[in-house]
Amino acid sequence: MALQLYAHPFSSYSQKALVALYENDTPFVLRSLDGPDNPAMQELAAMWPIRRFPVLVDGERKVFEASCIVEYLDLHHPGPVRLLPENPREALDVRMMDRFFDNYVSTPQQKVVLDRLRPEGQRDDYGVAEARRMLDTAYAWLDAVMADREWAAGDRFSLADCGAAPFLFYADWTHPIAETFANVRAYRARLLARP
Ligand SMILES: N[C@@H](CCC(=O)N[C@@H](CS)C(=O)NCC(=O)O)C(=O)O
Repeated sequence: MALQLYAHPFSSYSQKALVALYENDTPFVLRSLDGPDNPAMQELAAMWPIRRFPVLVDGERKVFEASCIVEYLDLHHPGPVRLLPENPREALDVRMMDRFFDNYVSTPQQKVVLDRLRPEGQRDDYGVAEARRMLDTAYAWLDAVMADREWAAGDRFSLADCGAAPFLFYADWTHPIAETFANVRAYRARLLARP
């Protein structure tokens, strides 16, 4: 039975899993969550009451959380591009960068966007200002890290880049990456140029 990915086309975490699938030309069926009253959304909620996406279905197996989906693909459906190094010490460096992009780029980026979707009067200006400060701090740290790296964890494309691509793609729209962060801007450009 083909792999199925429950995902939304605009969702950055869905795109993180999609990058991993596309990197290895892994065959899968996209269960798009786009559109109102979509039955795929009811199926997702039945599988995963948390209702966050993406979710990967492989036969009886359901895999939640984009990082775990990428790791699952690397273990059970590997292709020529290995997204986690086999050396556990190198794999830890990849996971560390993956956590950085989830927690300190994507989380504050989503905070700013989701705040705009709240009703007037229920917005959280203080939290949004904090999120913007976090993005500035994250950009500055990443700029120093990327000074001598092609990809997030070194010279090989990995799990960490799967998330970095959609997160930096959106983050620059939400909270522009200053020109002074030339290494982050160049890294974002490399990610967007990768087929
Ligand atoms: N920790 C989850 C986060 C997934 C997530 O936040 N997905 C967003 C879309 S990018 C979502 O499901 N949003 C729907 C909602 O918040 O109701 C992961 O790594 O997969």
